[in-house]
Amino acid sequence: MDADNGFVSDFREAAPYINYLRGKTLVVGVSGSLLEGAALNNLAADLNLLASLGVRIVLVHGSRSKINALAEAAGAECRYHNGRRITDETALNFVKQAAGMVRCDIEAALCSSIPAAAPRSKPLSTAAGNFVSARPLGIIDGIDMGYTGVVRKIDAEAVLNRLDSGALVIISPVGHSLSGKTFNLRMGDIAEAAAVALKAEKLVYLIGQKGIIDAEGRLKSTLSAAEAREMLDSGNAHPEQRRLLQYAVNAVEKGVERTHILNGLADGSLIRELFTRKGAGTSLARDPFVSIREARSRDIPAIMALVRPLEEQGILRSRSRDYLENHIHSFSVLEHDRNIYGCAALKTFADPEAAEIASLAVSPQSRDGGYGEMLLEHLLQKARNIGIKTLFALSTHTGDWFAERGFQTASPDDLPEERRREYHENGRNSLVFVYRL
Ligand code: 1C4
Repeated sequence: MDADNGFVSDFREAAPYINYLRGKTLVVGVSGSLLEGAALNNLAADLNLLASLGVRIVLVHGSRSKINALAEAAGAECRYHNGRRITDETALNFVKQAAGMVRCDIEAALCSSIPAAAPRSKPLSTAAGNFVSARPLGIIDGIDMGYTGVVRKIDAEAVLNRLDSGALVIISPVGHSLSGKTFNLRMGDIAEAAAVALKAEKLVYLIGQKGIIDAEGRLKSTLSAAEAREMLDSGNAHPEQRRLLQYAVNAVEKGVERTHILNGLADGSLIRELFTRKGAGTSLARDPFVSIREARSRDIPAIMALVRPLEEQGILRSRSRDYLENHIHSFSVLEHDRNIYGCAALKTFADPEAAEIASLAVSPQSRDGGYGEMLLEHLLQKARNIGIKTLFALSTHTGDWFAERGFQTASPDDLPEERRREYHENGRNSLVFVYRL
């Protein structure tokens, strides 16, 4: 594939995601340590790009590293309990200063990284304000946590108003109480609460690691809420990521469509995660990512796009659109991100104990990822459920694939009578395989 074709196929792959995200709300939580230098400028460029595509963005920033730098410069000691800063009056001053400084840096970076041919001549407008109310964390294990707080409420209406006016909303990790005090909050906590309150489509955490890694350091590129809970319960989550994983699961269980956890230091990771099927880090959804379901009439164009090229190559038998319409109930489709990447049919015969696997196809760019195996498993289960004892597969090119999955070679004479007749008429001379259930 030459470079140009690579661009064309990448652009085509991105198009459904661009359409899907237009007008949707994205909450992006960014660790404070990523908000300087090249990482900040790259992020600002990507946020400008997303905004120009119609994505509504709420940016929640951290400021821990800036608070530490300010404390260090002043020779003040940082005190922690259970991983949380103990915020006394002195620390609170650093918290307020750091929040303002980081917000200023973000606003400046957003001004300087407007896409060259942006339709607007002025920078994307930003909005900040008292969107987060807080309450004190209190006294933990006998230790007064001072002005360290927890999120009480997000003023969703105020944030939505700013988004409706076209602004990118910036939320700093502080909140105010009804008694007029300011509290030091966690970025992750606010981002989760904001995504839930705003009914955001997506919550993205940009961190310093490549995504969610398990105890052995392996990246988990997709996780369902159940799998993430299992990681937390079994102690298989990386100790430093437990809290983050907890935020991510909470958000999807409370209605956010998906949480993504990405490396904010890798240039373009946000764009890759949002606009490619492969993604760039960890994507977490309430339900499993890939599902296989019964096909419906409206899936016919997608099924035809999968099978037509294979029919032209003689790998699959040709079936007309009328045939598909009349037999759609026998087809199953494999879906990921609302797109169809595979299909297969279970063809039944007059003999109630025999069936055939037909029209099995996985889209070329998705092969070798186990989708074919999943479709096969699905059909085996479907066959078992309706009392099939003998399952056939006929193939001109894929015999080994079935043989490696427990199918035995068989003779055309073993086929049910109507299929045997058809076999001899169509002259394809396909190999016959059988699986006894
Ligand atoms: N032979 C042997 N191994 C193969 C293979 C092949 N043709 N194609 C892939 N593999 C291996 C891969 O190398 C990989 O091996 P590895 O790396 O794990 O060691 C493994 O299989 C991948 O397995 P997977 O579960 O990830 O499988 P997918 O790639 O997701 O899907 C398909 C496997 C075969 C479905 C996919 O490659 C594909 O769509 N191929 C083109 C279409 C095709 O060959 N479909 C099978 C049709 S047989 C026809 C009909 O129209 O009804 C014809 C009937 C007739 O009369 O002739 C069928 C059933 O539909 N019949």
